[in-house]
Amino acid sequence: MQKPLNQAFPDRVALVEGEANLTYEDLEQRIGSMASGLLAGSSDLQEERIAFLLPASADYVVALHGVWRAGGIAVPLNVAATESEWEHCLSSTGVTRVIAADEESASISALCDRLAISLIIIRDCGSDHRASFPALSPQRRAMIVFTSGTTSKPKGVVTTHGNIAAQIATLVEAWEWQREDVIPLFLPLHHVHGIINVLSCALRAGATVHLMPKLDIKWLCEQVANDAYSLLMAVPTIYVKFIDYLRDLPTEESRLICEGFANMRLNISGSAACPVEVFDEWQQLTGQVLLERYGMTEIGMALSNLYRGERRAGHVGQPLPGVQIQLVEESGAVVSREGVPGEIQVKSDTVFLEYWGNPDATTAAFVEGWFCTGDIAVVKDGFHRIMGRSSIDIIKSGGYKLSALEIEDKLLAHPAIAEVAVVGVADRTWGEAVAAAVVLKAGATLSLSGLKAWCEDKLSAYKTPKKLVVLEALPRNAMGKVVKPSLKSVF
Ligand code: MCA
Ligand code: AMP
Repeated sequence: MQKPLNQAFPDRVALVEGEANLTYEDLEQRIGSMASGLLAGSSDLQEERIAFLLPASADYVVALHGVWRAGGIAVPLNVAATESEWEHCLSSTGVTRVIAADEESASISALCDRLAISLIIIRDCGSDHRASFPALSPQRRAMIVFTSGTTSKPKGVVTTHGNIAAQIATLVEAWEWQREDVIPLFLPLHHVHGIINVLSCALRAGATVHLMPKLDIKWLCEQVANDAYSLLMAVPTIYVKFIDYLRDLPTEESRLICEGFANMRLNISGSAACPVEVFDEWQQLTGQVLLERYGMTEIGMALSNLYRGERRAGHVGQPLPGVQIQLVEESGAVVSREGVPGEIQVKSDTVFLEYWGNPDATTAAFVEGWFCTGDIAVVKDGFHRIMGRSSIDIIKSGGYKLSALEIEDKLLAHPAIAEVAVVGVADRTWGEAVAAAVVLKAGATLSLSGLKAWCEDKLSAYKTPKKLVVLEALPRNAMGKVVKPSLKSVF
Protein backbone atom coordinates (compact mmCIF):
# COMPACT_ATOMS: atom_id res chain seq x y z
CA MET A 1 0.00 0.00 0.00
CA GLN A 2 1.49 3.36 -1.02
CA LYS A 3 1.79 6.07 1.59
CA PRO A 4 -0.88 8.77 1.17
CA LEU A 5 1.66 11.59 1.31
CA ASN A 6 4.44 11.68 -1.27
CA GLN A 7 7.80 11.81 0.48
CA ALA A 8 10.05 11.79 -2.55
CA PHE A 9 10.08 15.55 -3.11
CA PRO A 10 10.38 17.24 0.30
CA ASP A 11 11.17 20.66 -1.17
CA ARG A 12 8.20 20.82 -3.51
CA VAL A 13 5.24 22.96 -2.53
CA ALA A 14 2.37 20.77 -1.39
CA LEU A 15 -0.14 23.40 -0.33
CA VAL A 16 -0.71 27.05 -1.12
CA GLU A 17 -3.02 28.86 1.27
CA GLY A 18 -3.37 32.58 0.65
CA GLU A 19 0.18 33.92 0.64
CA ALA A 20 1.61 30.90 2.50
CA ASN A 21 3.38 27.96 0.84
CA LEU A 22 3.84 24.65 2.66
CA THR A 23 6.41 22.23 1.28
CA TYR A 24 6.01 18.46 1.60
CA GLU A 25 8.68 18.59 4.28
CA ASP A 26 6.73 21.27 6.25
CA LEU A 27 3.57 19.26 5.92
CA GLU A 28 5.30 16.08 7.05
CA GLN A 29 6.55 17.89 10.16
CA ARG A 30 3.13 19.28 11.02
CA ILE A 31 1.42 15.92 10.50
CA GLY A 32 3.99 14.20 12.73
CA SER A 33 3.40 16.77 15.43
CA MET A 34 -0.39 16.45 15.12
CA ALA A 35 -0.32 12.64 15.22
CA SER A 36 2.00 12.72 18.25
CA GLY A 37 -0.30 15.16 20.02
CA LEU A 38 -3.35 13.04 19.31
CA LEU A 39 -1.60 9.92 20.56
CA ALA A 40 -0.63 11.72 23.78
CA GLY A 41 1.57 8.86 24.93
CA SER A 42 -0.45 5.93 23.58
CA SER A 43 0.90 3.85 20.72
CA ASP A 44 -2.21 3.60 18.54
CA LEU A 45 -5.58 5.39 18.46
CA GLN A 46 -7.15 2.00 17.65
CA GLU A 47 -9.77 3.41 15.30
CA GLU A 48 -10.93 6.15 17.66
CA ARG A 49 -13.31 8.37 15.70
CA ILE A 50 -11.99 11.91 15.54
CA ALA A 51 -14.08 14.48 13.72
CA PHE A 52 -12.87 17.79 12.39
CA LEU A 53 -14.67 20.98 11.58
CA LEU A 54 -12.18 22.84 9.43
CA PRO A 55 -12.52 24.76 6.17
CA ALA A 56 -10.24 23.85 3.27
CA SER A 57 -6.87 24.77 4.75
CA ALA A 58 -3.47 23.38 5.66
CA ASP A 59 -5.01 22.73 9.10
CA TYR A 60 -7.56 20.42 7.47
CA VAL A 61 -4.86 18.43 5.69
CA VAL A 62 -2.80 18.18 8.88
CA ALA A 63 -5.82 16.97 10.87
CA LEU A 64 -6.79 14.37 8.25
CA HIS A 65 -3.31 12.90 7.93
CA GLY A 66 -2.61 13.31 11.65
CA VAL A 67 -5.63 11.18 12.53
CA TRP A 68 -4.67 8.60 9.90
CA ARG A 69 -1.07 8.38 11.01
CA ALA A 70 -2.03 7.90 14.66
CA GLY A 71 -4.39 5.03 13.79
CA GLY A 72 -7.68 6.90 14.19
CA ILE A 73 -10.70 7.15 11.91
CA ALA A 74 -11.14 10.58 10.35
CA VAL A 75 -14.68 12.00 10.31
CA PRO A 76 -14.65 15.23 8.27
CA LEU A 77 -17.66 17.43 9.03
CA ASN A 78 -19.45 19.81 6.69
CA VAL A 79 -18.52 23.29 7.91
CA ALA A 80 -21.83 24.63 6.59
CA ALA A 81 -24.10 22.07 8.27
CA THR A 82 -26.57 22.74 11.07
CA GLU A 83 -26.18 21.59 14.65
CA SER A 84 -28.67 18.75 14.27
CA GLU A 85 -26.82 17.50 11.18
CA TRP A 86 -23.51 17.52 13.09
CA GLU A 87 -25.18 15.79 16.00
CA HIS A 88 -26.19 12.89 13.78
CA CYS A 89 -22.63 12.52 12.42
CA LEU A 90 -21.04 12.68 15.86
CA SER A 91 -23.49 10.50 17.77
CA SER A 92 -24.00 7.81 15.15
CA THR A 93 -20.25 7.16 14.88
CA GLY A 94 -19.31 7.56 18.55
CA VAL A 95 -16.91 10.43 17.92
CA THR A 96 -14.84 11.19 21.05
CA ARG A 97 -12.91 14.27 19.95
CA VAL A 98 -13.64 17.14 17.59
CA ILE A 99 -10.84 19.25 16.16
CA ALA A 100 -11.89 22.74 15.10
CA ALA A 101 -10.35 26.02 14.04
CA ASP A 102 -10.83 29.02 16.32
CA GLU A 103 -13.55 30.49 14.11
CA GLU A 104 -15.59 27.28 13.80
CA SER A 105 -15.23 26.14 17.41
CA ALA A 106 -17.88 28.49 18.82
CA SER A 107 -20.57 27.05 16.57
CA ILE A 108 -20.03 23.47 17.76
CA SER A 109 -18.92 23.90 21.37
CA ALA A 110 -22.41 23.70 22.96
CA LEU A 111 -23.10 20.50 21.03
CA CYS A 112 -19.77 18.98 22.09
CA ASP A 113 -20.56 19.85 25.72
CA ARG A 114 -23.99 18.26 25.46
CA LEU A 115 -22.58 15.07 23.88
CA ALA A 116 -19.59 14.98 26.26
CA ILE A 117 -17.16 15.13 23.33
CA SER A 118 -13.91 17.00 23.85
CA LEU A 119 -13.42 19.93 21.54
CA ILE A 120 -9.84 20.77 20.72
CA ILE A 121 -8.58 23.78 18.87
CA ILE A 122 -6.22 22.75 16.12
CA ARG A 123 -3.35 24.96 17.22
CA ASP A 124 -3.36 23.19 20.62
CA CYS A 125 -3.20 19.68 19.12
CA GLY A 126 0.46 19.25 18.22
CA SER A 127 3.29 17.84 20.31
CA ASP A 128 7.05 18.37 20.05
CA HIS A 129 7.70 14.90 21.45
CA ARG A 130 7.68 12.76 18.33
CA ALA A 131 5.81 9.49 18.92
CA SER A 132 6.35 6.31 17.00
CA PHE A 133 3.36 5.63 14.84
CA PRO A 134 1.40 2.41 14.44
CA ALA A 135 1.79 0.23 11.35
CA LEU A 136 -1.51 0.42 9.48
CA SER A 137 -2.72 -2.61 7.55
CA PRO A 138 -4.84 -1.99 4.43
CA GLN A 139 -7.83 -3.48 6.30
CA ARG A 140 -7.79 -0.80 8.98
CA ARG A 141 -10.69 1.67 8.93
CA ALA A 142 -9.52 5.16 7.92
CA MET A 143 -12.43 7.49 7.22
CA ILE A 144 -16.18 7.95 7.56
CA VAL A 145 -17.89 10.19 5.01
CA PHE A 146 -21.63 10.78 5.28
CA THR A 147 -23.87 10.21 2.31
CA SER A 148 -27.58 10.76 1.88
CA GLY A 149 -29.67 8.04 0.38
CA THR A 150 -32.98 6.37 0.52
CA THR A 151 -33.18 6.73 4.29
CA SER A 152 -34.05 9.94 6.09
CA LYS A 153 -30.71 10.07 7.95
CA PRO A 154 -27.38 10.13 6.10
CA LYS A 155 -25.28 6.96 6.43
CA GLY A 156 -21.61 6.90 7.44
CA VAL A 157 -19.56 5.28 4.69
CA VAL A 158 -16.45 3.61 6.12
CA THR A 159 -13.40 3.30 3.90
CA THR A 160 -10.20 1.52 4.88
CA HIS A 161 -6.63 2.62 4.27
CA GLY A 162 -6.54 0.00 1.51
CA ASN A 163 -9.69 1.41 -0.13
CA ILE A 164 -8.31 4.93 -0.06
CA ALA A 165 -4.94 3.85 -1.46
CA ALA A 166 -6.75 2.01 -4.28
CA GLN A 167 -9.05 4.97 -5.00
CA ILE A 168 -6.05 7.26 -5.30
CA ALA A 169 -3.92 4.81 -7.31
CA THR A 170 -6.53 4.25 -9.99
CA LEU A 171 -6.95 7.99 -10.60
CA VAL A 172 -3.25 8.83 -10.48
CA GLU A 173 -2.74 6.21 -13.18
CA ALA A 174 -5.79 6.97 -15.33
CA TRP A 175 -5.45 10.75 -15.36
CA GLU A 176 -1.65 10.70 -15.37
CA TRP A 177 -1.15 12.86 -12.29
CA GLN A 178 2.34 14.37 -12.23
CA ARG A 179 4.31 16.23 -9.64
CA GLU A 180 4.28 19.30 -11.91
CA ASP A 181 0.50 19.49 -11.58
CA VAL A 182 -1.12 22.45 -9.85
CA ILE A 183 -4.81 22.27 -8.99
CA PRO A 184 -7.23 24.64 -7.25
CA LEU A 185 -9.34 23.08 -4.49
CA PHE A 186 -12.65 24.83 -3.85
CA LEU A 187 -14.86 21.77 -3.41
CA PRO A 188 -16.20 20.91 0.03
CA LEU A 189 -13.87 18.66 2.01
CA HIS A 190 -16.50 16.37 3.51
CA HIS A 191 -16.98 14.49 0.23
CA VAL A 192 -14.90 12.10 -1.85
CA HIS A 193 -14.66 14.44 -4.86
CA GLY A 194 -12.69 17.04 -2.88
CA ILE A 195 -10.94 14.69 -0.44
CA ILE A 196 -9.79 11.94 -2.80
CA ASN A 197 -9.93 13.11 -6.42
CA VAL A 198 -8.36 16.49 -5.79
CA LEU A 199 -6.52 16.64 -2.47
CA SER A 200 -5.34 13.07 -2.00
CA CYS A 201 -4.37 12.39 -5.61
CA ALA A 202 -2.37 15.62 -5.68
CA LEU A 203 -0.54 14.82 -2.44
CA ARG A 204 0.19 11.28 -3.61
CA ALA A 205 1.62 12.59 -6.90
CA GLY A 206 3.77 15.25 -5.25
CA ALA A 207 1.73 17.99 -6.93
CA THR A 208 0.58 21.39 -5.58
CA VAL A 209 -2.90 22.21 -4.27
CA HIS A 210 -4.15 25.79 -4.03
CA LEU A 211 -6.63 25.71 -1.15
CA MET A 212 -9.56 28.04 -1.08
CA PRO A 213 -12.29 27.93 1.53
CA LYS A 214 -14.98 28.94 -0.95
CA LEU A 215 -15.65 28.95 -4.67
CA ASP A 216 -14.78 32.37 -6.09
CA ILE A 217 -15.28 32.30 -9.85
CA LYS A 218 -13.87 35.77 -10.53
CA TRP A 219 -10.70 35.16 -8.53
CA LEU A 220 -10.21 31.72 -10.06
CA CYS A 221 -10.56 33.15 -13.57
CA GLU A 222 -7.84 35.71 -12.82
CA GLN A 223 -5.55 32.87 -11.75
CA VAL A 224 -6.47 30.82 -14.82
CA ALA A 225 -5.62 33.77 -17.08
CA ASN A 226 -2.15 33.70 -15.47
CA ASP A 227 -1.77 29.98 -16.20
CA ALA A 228 -1.69 29.17 -12.48
CA TYR A 229 -3.20 25.67 -12.87
CA SER A 230 -2.69 22.56 -14.97
CA LEU A 231 -5.82 20.72 -13.82
CA LEU A 232 -9.39 21.56 -12.92
CA MET A 233 -11.91 19.26 -11.27
CA ALA A 234 -15.43 20.46 -10.65
CA VAL A 235 -19.11 19.54 -10.68
CA PRO A 236 -21.23 20.52 -13.73
CA THR A 237 -22.86 23.40 -11.76
CA ILE A 238 -19.45 25.04 -11.45
CA TYR A 239 -18.82 24.75 -15.21
CA VAL A 240 -22.22 26.44 -15.74
CA LYS A 241 -21.15 29.20 -13.36
CA PHE A 242 -17.84 29.64 -15.29
CA ILE A 243 -19.70 29.72 -18.60
CA ASP A 244 -22.18 32.35 -17.38
CA TYR A 245 -19.36 34.45 -15.96
CA LEU A 246 -17.24 34.24 -19.12
CA ARG A 247 -20.19 35.02 -21.42
CA ASP A 248 -20.87 38.23 -19.46
CA LEU A 249 -17.31 39.55 -19.67
CA PRO A 250 -15.96 41.95 -22.31
CA THR A 251 -14.59 39.89 -25.23
CA GLU A 252 -10.89 40.54 -24.67
CA GLU A 253 -11.04 39.73 -20.95
CA SER A 254 -12.97 36.56 -21.62
CA ARG A 255 -10.53 35.55 -24.37
CA LEU A 256 -7.53 35.78 -22.03
CA ILE A 257 -9.20 33.59 -19.41
CA CYS A 258 -10.39 31.07 -21.99
CA GLU A 259 -6.81 30.83 -23.26
CA GLY A 260 -5.76 30.01 -19.69
CA PHE A 261 -8.28 27.17 -19.58
CA ALA A 262 -7.11 26.00 -23.01
CA ASN A 263 -3.53 25.80 -21.71
CA MET A 264 -4.44 23.37 -18.92
CA ARG A 265 -3.72 19.72 -19.44
CA LEU A 266 -7.11 18.47 -18.23
CA ASN A 267 -10.57 19.64 -17.12
CA ILE A 268 -12.73 17.03 -15.40
CA SER A 269 -16.44 17.02 -14.59
CA GLY A 270 -18.24 14.67 -12.23
CA SER A 271 -20.48 14.06 -9.22
CA ALA A 272 -23.55 14.66 -11.40
CA ALA A 273 -24.49 14.32 -15.06
CA CYS A 274 -22.79 16.89 -17.27
CA PRO A 275 -25.39 18.05 -19.81
CA VAL A 276 -24.22 17.80 -23.44
CA GLU A 277 -24.88 21.55 -23.86
CA VAL A 278 -22.43 22.30 -21.04
CA PHE A 279 -19.83 19.93 -22.55
CA ASP A 280 -20.25 21.65 -25.96
CA GLU A 281 -20.25 25.20 -24.60
CA TRP A 282 -17.09 24.52 -22.59
CA GLN A 283 -15.37 23.19 -25.69
CA GLN A 284 -16.51 26.18 -27.77
CA LEU A 285 -15.31 28.66 -25.17
CA THR A 286 -12.06 27.09 -24.01
CA GLY A 287 -11.17 24.36 -26.49
CA GLN A 288 -11.11 21.91 -23.57
CA VAL A 289 -12.86 18.60 -24.13
CA LEU A 290 -14.27 17.87 -20.68
CA LEU A 291 -13.40 14.48 -19.27
CA GLU A 292 -16.52 13.17 -17.54
CA ARG A 293 -16.28 10.44 -14.95
CA TYR A 294 -18.67 8.62 -12.62
CA GLY A 295 -18.24 7.77 -8.96
CA MET A 296 -19.94 7.43 -5.62
CA THR A 297 -18.95 7.88 -1.99
CA GLU A 298 -19.08 4.11 -1.46
CA ILE A 299 -16.84 3.22 -4.40
CA GLY A 300 -14.63 6.20 -5.22
CA MET A 301 -14.43 6.57 -8.98
CA ALA A 302 -15.54 3.68 -11.17
CA LEU A 303 -15.98 4.86 -14.77
CA SER A 304 -14.10 7.50 -16.69
CA ASN A 305 -13.63 8.75 -20.18
CA LEU A 306 -10.08 8.37 -21.40
CA TYR A 307 -7.31 10.85 -20.74
CA ARG A 308 -5.75 9.77 -24.01
CA GLY A 309 -8.58 8.81 -26.31
CA GLU A 310 -12.14 9.73 -27.07
CA ARG A 311 -14.14 11.67 -24.46
CA ARG A 312 -17.76 11.34 -25.39
CA ALA A 313 -20.30 13.99 -24.37
CA GLY A 314 -23.12 12.68 -22.19
CA HIS A 315 -21.14 9.52 -21.38
CA VAL A 316 -18.97 8.49 -18.44
CA GLY A 317 -16.61 6.21 -20.32
CA GLN A 318 -15.15 2.88 -19.34
CA PRO A 319 -14.15 1.12 -16.09
CA LEU A 320 -11.07 2.61 -14.42
CA PRO A 321 -7.97 0.45 -13.89
CA GLY A 322 -8.66 -2.24 -11.30
CA VAL A 323 -12.43 -1.64 -11.28
CA GLN A 324 -14.86 -4.35 -12.40
CA ILE A 325 -18.29 -3.25 -13.58
CA GLN A 326 -21.39 -5.21 -14.49
CA LEU A 327 -24.85 -4.00 -15.46
CA VAL A 328 -27.72 -6.02 -14.02
CA GLU A 329 -31.30 -6.09 -15.23
CA GLU A 330 -34.24 -5.96 -12.81
CA SER A 331 -34.64 -9.72 -13.28
CA GLY A 332 -31.16 -10.17 -11.79
CA ALA A 333 -29.66 -11.17 -15.14
CA VAL A 334 -26.31 -9.66 -16.01
CA VAL A 335 -26.57 -7.54 -19.16
CA SER A 336 -24.61 -9.28 -21.89
CA ARG A 337 -25.01 -6.94 -24.86
CA GLU A 338 -24.82 -3.26 -25.59
CA GLY A 339 -27.97 -1.14 -25.56
CA VAL A 340 -29.64 -2.99 -22.68
CA PRO A 341 -29.91 -0.88 -19.51
CA GLY A 342 -29.05 -2.25 -16.11
CA GLU A 343 -28.01 -1.25 -12.61
CA ILE A 344 -24.29 -0.49 -12.27
CA GLN A 345 -22.66 -2.95 -9.88
CA VAL A 346 -19.04 -2.63 -8.83
CA LYS A 347 -16.34 -4.94 -7.50
CA SER A 348 -12.97 -3.41 -6.69
CA ASP A 349 -10.45 -2.69 -3.95
CA THR A 350 -11.86 0.82 -4.03
CA VAL A 351 -15.25 -0.30 -2.69
CA PHE A 352 -15.99 0.70 0.92
CA LEU A 353 -16.04 -1.66 3.88
CA GLU A 354 -19.38 -0.92 5.53
CA TYR A 355 -21.95 1.63 6.65
CA TRP A 356 -20.91 2.49 10.17
CA GLY A 357 -23.02 0.66 12.76
CA ASN A 358 -25.49 -0.46 10.10
CA PRO A 359 -24.82 -4.09 9.14
CA ASP A 360 -28.29 -4.49 7.59
CA ALA A 361 -27.76 -1.60 5.18
CA THR A 362 -24.27 -2.92 4.37
CA THR A 363 -25.58 -6.42 3.61
CA ALA A 364 -28.44 -5.02 1.54
CA ALA A 365 -26.01 -3.00 -0.58
CA PHE A 366 -24.11 -6.06 -1.89
CA VAL A 367 -25.11 -9.02 -4.05
CA GLU A 368 -22.48 -11.75 -4.27
CA GLY A 369 -19.69 -9.31 -3.51
CA TRP A 370 -20.91 -6.73 -6.03
CA PHE A 371 -21.84 -3.30 -4.67
CA CYS A 372 -25.21 -2.20 -6.04
CA THR A 373 -25.05 1.51 -6.87
CA GLY A 374 -28.74 2.10 -7.66
CA ASP A 375 -27.65 3.96 -10.81
CA ILE A 376 -28.91 2.72 -14.16
CA ALA A 377 -26.61 2.78 -17.18
CA VAL A 378 -26.46 1.56 -20.73
CA VAL A 379 -23.38 0.86 -22.88
CA LYS A 380 -22.91 1.97 -26.48
CA ASP A 381 -19.61 1.46 -28.36
CA GLY A 382 -18.02 0.63 -25.01
CA PHE A 383 -19.09 3.96 -23.46
CA HIS A 384 -21.35 3.93 -20.41
CA ARG A 385 -24.19 6.42 -20.25
CA ILE A 386 -25.98 7.07 -16.96
CA MET A 387 -29.74 6.96 -17.50
CA GLY A 388 -30.95 7.71 -14.00
CA ARG A 389 -31.32 6.31 -10.53
CA SER A 390 -33.49 3.56 -9.25
CA SER A 391 -34.78 5.84 -6.45
CA ILE A 392 -36.73 9.02 -7.10
CA ASP A 393 -35.99 10.02 -3.49
CA ILE A 394 -32.38 10.86 -4.29
CA ILE A 395 -31.82 14.36 -5.64
CA LYS A 396 -28.51 15.61 -7.08
CA SER A 397 -28.25 19.35 -6.65
CA GLY A 398 -25.01 21.12 -7.56
CA GLY A 399 -23.16 17.82 -7.02
CA TYR A 400 -24.62 17.22 -3.54
CA LYS A 401 -26.66 14.08 -3.08
CA LEU A 402 -29.77 14.94 -1.10
CA SER A 403 -32.43 12.70 0.36
CA ALA A 404 -35.99 13.81 -0.36
CA LEU A 405 -37.01 11.83 2.72
CA GLU A 406 -34.64 13.73 5.01
CA ILE A 407 -35.98 17.05 3.73
CA GLU A 408 -39.62 15.89 4.03
CA ASP A 409 -38.93 14.74 7.57
CA LYS A 410 -37.73 18.20 8.55
CA LEU A 411 -40.47 20.10 6.67
CA LEU A 412 -43.20 18.04 8.34
CA ALA A 413 -42.30 19.73 11.61
CA HIS A 414 -43.30 23.13 10.15
CA PRO A 415 -46.40 24.35 11.99
CA ALA A 416 -48.26 25.18 8.74
CA ILE A 417 -47.54 21.93 6.90
CA ALA A 418 -49.91 18.97 7.07
CA GLU A 419 -48.41 16.87 4.26
CA VAL A 420 -45.32 17.24 2.12
CA ALA A 421 -43.58 15.58 -0.80
CA VAL A 422 -40.15 16.63 -2.07
CA VAL A 423 -38.84 15.98 -5.58
CA GLY A 424 -35.92 17.13 -7.71
CA VAL A 425 -36.86 19.16 -10.79
CA ALA A 426 -34.61 19.86 -13.78
CA ASP A 427 -32.62 23.06 -13.40
CA ARG A 428 -29.95 24.54 -15.68
CA THR A 429 -27.58 25.58 -12.87
CA TRP A 430 -28.17 22.98 -10.17
CA GLY A 431 -28.91 19.97 -12.36
CA GLU A 432 -31.85 19.24 -10.11
CA ALA A 433 -33.47 21.76 -7.78
CA VAL A 434 -35.24 20.79 -4.56
CA ALA A 435 -38.98 21.35 -4.94
CA ALA A 436 -41.58 20.88 -2.21
CA ALA A 437 -45.29 20.26 -2.69
CA VAL A 438 -47.27 20.83 0.49
CA VAL A 439 -50.77 20.54 1.80
CA LEU A 440 -51.36 23.13 4.51
CA LYS A 441 -53.15 22.80 7.79
CA ALA A 442 -56.59 24.47 7.89
CA GLY A 443 -56.30 28.27 7.76
CA ALA A 444 -52.48 28.24 7.43
CA THR A 445 -50.46 30.11 4.80
CA LEU A 446 -46.89 29.61 3.64
CA SER A 447 -44.47 31.43 1.32
CA LEU A 448 -41.20 30.16 -0.12
CA SER A 449 -39.20 32.85 1.67
CA GLY A 450 -40.96 32.04 4.95
CA LEU A 451 -40.18 28.36 4.51
CA LYS A 452 -36.51 29.10 3.71
CA ALA A 453 -36.16 31.27 6.82
CA TRP A 454 -37.74 28.57 8.98
CA CYS A 455 -35.32 25.95 7.56
CA GLU A 456 -32.24 28.02 8.39
CA ASP A 457 -31.21 26.27 11.61
CA LYS A 458 -32.65 22.89 10.61
CA LEU A 459 -31.18 22.09 7.20
CA SER A 460 -27.98 22.98 5.37
CA ALA A 461 -28.86 25.85 3.02
CA TYR A 462 -28.35 23.75 -0.13
CA LYS A 463 -31.05 21.33 1.03
CA THR A 464 -33.78 23.93 1.46
CA PRO A 465 -36.46 24.00 -1.24
CA LYS A 466 -35.92 26.33 -4.16
CA LYS A 467 -39.53 25.84 -5.29
CA LEU A 468 -42.78 25.55 -3.36
CA VAL A 469 -46.27 24.69 -4.48
CA VAL A 470 -49.34 24.50 -2.25
CA LEU A 471 -51.86 21.82 -3.26
CA GLU A 472 -55.29 20.78 -2.04
CA ALA A 473 -54.06 17.17 -1.91
CA LEU A 474 -50.94 15.26 -2.92
CA PRO A 475 -51.37 12.88 -5.86
CA ARG A 476 -51.53 9.37 -4.36
CA ASN A 477 -51.94 5.89 -5.79
CA ALA A 478 -54.41 3.26 -4.60
CA MET A 479 -52.00 2.27 -1.82
CA GLY A 480 -51.94 5.87 -0.57
CA LYS A 481 -48.33 6.40 -1.71
CA VAL A 482 -47.46 9.80 -3.23
CA VAL A 483 -46.94 9.47 -6.99
CA LYS A 484 -43.76 11.50 -7.23
CA PRO A 485 -43.19 11.30 -11.02
CA SER A 486 -46.54 12.98 -11.64
CA LEU A 487 -45.71 15.56 -8.97
CA LYS A 488 -42.66 16.72 -10.94
CA SER A 489 -44.93 18.02 -13.68
CA VAL A 490 -46.68 20.32 -11.17
CA PHE A 491 -43.50 22.41 -11.05
C1 MCA B 1 -25.12 26.31 -2.84
N1 MCA B 1 -26.45 26.52 -2.94
C2 MCA B 1 -27.01 25.42 -3.42
C3 MCA B 1 -25.97 24.49 -3.61
N2 MCA B 1 -24.81 25.08 -3.25
N3 MCA B 1 -28.28 25.11 -3.70
C4 MCA B 1 -28.54 23.91 -4.16
N4 MCA B 1 -27.58 22.97 -4.39
C5 MCA B 1 -26.30 23.24 -4.11
N5 MCA B 1 -25.36 22.32 -4.33
C6 MCA B 1 -27.20 27.72 -2.62
C7 MCA B 1 -26.97 28.19 -1.22
O1 MCA B 1 -27.84 27.53 -0.36
C8 MCA B 1 -27.26 29.67 -1.34
O2 MCA B 1 -28.65 29.84 -1.38
C9 MCA B 1 -26.73 30.00 -2.74
O3 MCA B 1 -26.73 28.76 -3.46
C10 MCA B 1 -25.33 30.54 -2.71
O4 MCA B 1 -24.54 29.71 -1.87
P1 MCA B 1 -22.99 29.59 -2.04
O5 MCA B 1 -22.48 28.67 -1.00
O6 MCA B 1 -22.39 30.95 -2.16
O7 MCA B 1 -22.89 28.86 -3.45
P2 MCA B 1 -21.65 28.46 -4.22
O8 MCA B 1 -20.39 28.74 -3.46
O9 MCA B 1 -21.76 29.01 -5.59
O10 MCA B 1 -21.80 26.86 -4.21
C11 MCA B 1 -22.15 26.15 -5.29
C12 MCA B 1 -21.21 24.93 -5.41
C13 MCA B 1 -21.42 24.00 -4.22
C14 MCA B 1 -19.77 25.40 -5.42
C15 MCA B 1 -21.55 24.26 -6.70
O11 MCA B 1 -22.75 23.56 -4.19
C16 MCA B 1 -20.49 22.85 -4.25
O12 MCA B 1 -19.34 22.95 -3.82
N6 MCA B 1 -20.94 21.70 -4.83
C17 MCA B 1 -20.10 20.54 -4.97
C18 MCA B 1 -20.52 19.48 -4.02
C19 MCA B 1 -19.59 18.29 -4.12
O13 MCA B 1 -18.35 18.37 -4.08
N7 MCA B 1 -20.17 17.12 -4.26
C20 MCA B 1 -19.44 15.92 -4.34
C21 MCA B 1 -20.25 14.83 -3.72
P3 MCA B 1 -29.37 31.12 -0.77
O14 MCA B 1 -28.86 32.26 -1.59
O15 MCA B 1 -30.83 30.85 -0.98
O16 MCA B 1 -28.94 31.18 0.65
S1 MCA B 1 -20.40 13.50 -4.81
C22 MCA B 1 -19.01 12.65 -4.58
O17 MCA B 1 -18.12 13.00 -3.84
C23 MCA B 1 -18.94 11.48 -5.51
C24 MCA B 1 -17.95 10.49 -4.97
C25 MCA B 1 -18.52 11.95 -6.88
O18 MCA B 1 -18.90 11.30 -7.87
O19 MCA B 1 -17.82 12.95 -6.95
P1 AMP C 1 -22.52 10.64 -3.72
O1 AMP C 1 -23.36 9.60 -3.09
O2 AMP C 1 -22.72 11.99 -3.18
O3 AMP C 1 -21.15 10.18 -3.75
O4 AMP C 1 -23.03 10.74 -5.20
C1 AMP C 1 -22.86 9.65 -6.06
C2 AMP C 1 -23.90 9.72 -7.13
O5 AMP C 1 -23.67 10.83 -7.99
C3 AMP C 1 -23.88 8.52 -8.03
O6 AMP C 1 -24.55 7.44 -7.46
C4 AMP C 1 -24.57 9.08 -9.26
O7 AMP C 1 -25.97 9.04 -9.10
C5 AMP C 1 -24.13 10.52 -9.28
N1 AMP C 1 -23.02 10.76 -10.23
C6 AMP C 1 -21.71 10.87 -9.98
N2 AMP C 1 -21.05 11.15 -11.12
C7 AMP C 1 -21.97 11.19 -12.11
C8 AMP C 1 -21.93 11.44 -13.51
N3 AMP C 1 -20.80 11.73 -14.13
N4 AMP C 1 -23.08 11.39 -14.20
C9 AMP C 1 -24.25 11.14 -13.57
N5 AMP C 1 -24.36 10.91 -12.26
C10 AMP C 1 -23.23 10.94 -11.54
